[in-house]
Amino acid sequence: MTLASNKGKAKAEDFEMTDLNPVITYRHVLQQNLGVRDPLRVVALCDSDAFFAACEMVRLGVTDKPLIVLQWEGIIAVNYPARKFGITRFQKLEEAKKCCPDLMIVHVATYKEGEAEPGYWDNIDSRTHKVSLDYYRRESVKILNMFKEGLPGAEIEKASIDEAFIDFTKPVRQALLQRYPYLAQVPPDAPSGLDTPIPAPPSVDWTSDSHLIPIHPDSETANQDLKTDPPTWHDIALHIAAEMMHKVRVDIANKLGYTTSAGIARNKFLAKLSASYRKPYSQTVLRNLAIPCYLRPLEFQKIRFLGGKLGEALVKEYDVSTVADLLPISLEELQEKFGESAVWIYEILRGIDRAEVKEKPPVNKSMMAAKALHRPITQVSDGPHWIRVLSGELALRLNDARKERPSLWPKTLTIHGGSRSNTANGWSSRSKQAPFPFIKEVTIDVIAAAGEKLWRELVGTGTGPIKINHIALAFTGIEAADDNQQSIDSFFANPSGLKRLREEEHDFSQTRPESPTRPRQCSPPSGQGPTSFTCPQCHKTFSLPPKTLSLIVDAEDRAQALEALKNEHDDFHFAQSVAREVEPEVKIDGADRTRVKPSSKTNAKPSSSKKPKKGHESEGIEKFFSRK
Ligand code: DCP
Ligand code: CA
Repeated sequence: MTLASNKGKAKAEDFEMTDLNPVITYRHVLQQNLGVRDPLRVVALCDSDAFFAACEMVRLGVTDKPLIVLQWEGIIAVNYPARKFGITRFQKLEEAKKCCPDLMIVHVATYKEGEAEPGYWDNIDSRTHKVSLDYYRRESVKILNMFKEGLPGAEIEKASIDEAFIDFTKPVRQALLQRYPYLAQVPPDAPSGLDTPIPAPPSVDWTSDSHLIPIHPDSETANQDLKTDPPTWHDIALHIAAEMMHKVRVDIANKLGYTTSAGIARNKFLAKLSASYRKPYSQTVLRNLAIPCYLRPLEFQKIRFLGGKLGEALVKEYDVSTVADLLPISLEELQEKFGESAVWIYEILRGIDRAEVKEKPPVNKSMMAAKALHRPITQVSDGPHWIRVLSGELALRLNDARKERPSLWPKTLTIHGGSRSNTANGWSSRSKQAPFPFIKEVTIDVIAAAGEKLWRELVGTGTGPIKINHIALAFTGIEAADDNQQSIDSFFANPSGLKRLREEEHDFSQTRPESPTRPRQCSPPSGQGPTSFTCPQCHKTFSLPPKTLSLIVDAEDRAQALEALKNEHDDFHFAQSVAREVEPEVKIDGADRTRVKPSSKTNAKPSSSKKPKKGHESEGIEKFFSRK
């Protein structure tokens, strides 16, 4: 890629997209680790069609009936047969029923007290029940596993509950060298050795499996473009990826019953943007040469991170609405107005996105079950009801995760209680946490017993009035014991392990049990011990300030001070989770998706946007991404 290399500032006249047909040399083909700079890079975004509705259709054995999924009063998913009646996610239920009298209406499963599993109950009530997305999460894992099995060598990143990015670069390169073995050898007469351009690409037969986005605004069919703009080597790479993508999508439809739609292009941003070009059950290829025609008319505020405050600032500054309107603005000017990181804006408008496709770490370090209470808890005795409901969700999620990795163990259980207040973010919150025992059967009872103990610590046992508008129970520091090659079962077969377990079950507030695979450490001598901790959620390390340390005389004081620091930090995460819930967001496996506007946002990310440091005003582009 030649444009706007991170080092220098491009000139204003570079605003045309000039990196669409790079010269491919033997070095490019033979070098394995070019990463995001690989000129033959191919990325896809595969998204399930009407996902929650499709899950309910599979569960109910329905094939083509119009169906919607509700969460309380709101429509959250509409299948494609229902969309034909004009039903959308943004309608009221009554309007939707009028559009289609035969509409099947399914409410998402809910947790209810006394039931171990979420279910589809009559007379659900948001004051007593809690929504469960667990079934959809499980179905999502099945789809993801089919990508992993069907696409060996591809890098796969789960992007949300129903979307995954797939980096096809490696398997495509392998297939390319197999199909065109002459690319694997630099000819002896190659004038520049490895840096010699490879021969002209062969013609390519685009089957009907993929839609092609046109190169010219007036092209009647994109296939016609192939006559005027014959395929490049990158097109061949896209074509191979499209074949692989199609095969796995058909397998998913046949085996699991889910149709998906995919976008295939040179990077994540463009793959995401192309995935919804034709829906449902189709895939779209964006050739490099088609990028300008596709991007120019796009309303730039629909690009993720270019909506919101930053988009408004751009409109105010330049009175612009489309990508084409912004292209003449030089990088210098953007950087002057929006800071150094504005190179990201400059590049994304030209279809350049350096974000990597990265498989997420297999273990979710934390699991949180939370409930915003329409009717606040006002008495201490009302807490246990919600603690049991939240324990049910945590038990199910942990045990689901343990099906994949039986040795998963949450080190800590935390309870958070939040109340609306006059503070800056509108909330005040408190939390209590304790080590969670290392046990094999993590049942609702075990979690609820630990949770209730924490509840009593949180609110006291008095009869005075309390007011809790939001309650959450979280497992943090989840680890897999088998990371050290010892299975949970061998630990349980070990009598000393059992003994320790009994001791820990006795008192949840004892010091954190050691991982079963690590020898127990001796207690630190008085006057020494940890003065910092690393948050298992955000992985940042926090230290006790020197002033506090100078006042500490023994280990117990230090432990208490550290605990206070941890609680304060937990509260920060809690406030964030509350903020997310207040803005209508879907919490999905620790990844949040904001779904506020009907327009589908693309998934690019300002790669160089750094989080502002605590206590510092955010600068340049960053201030447009910080929460209020
Ligand atoms: N979802 C939700 N609340 C929202 C939006 C979505 O709970 N406000 C859930 C239901 C969707 C799922 O997330 O089925 C995936 O969201 P998508 O935006 O991908 O929408 P669909 O998969 O339903 O439809 P499409 O075929 O347009 O992708
Ligand atoms: Ca979807």
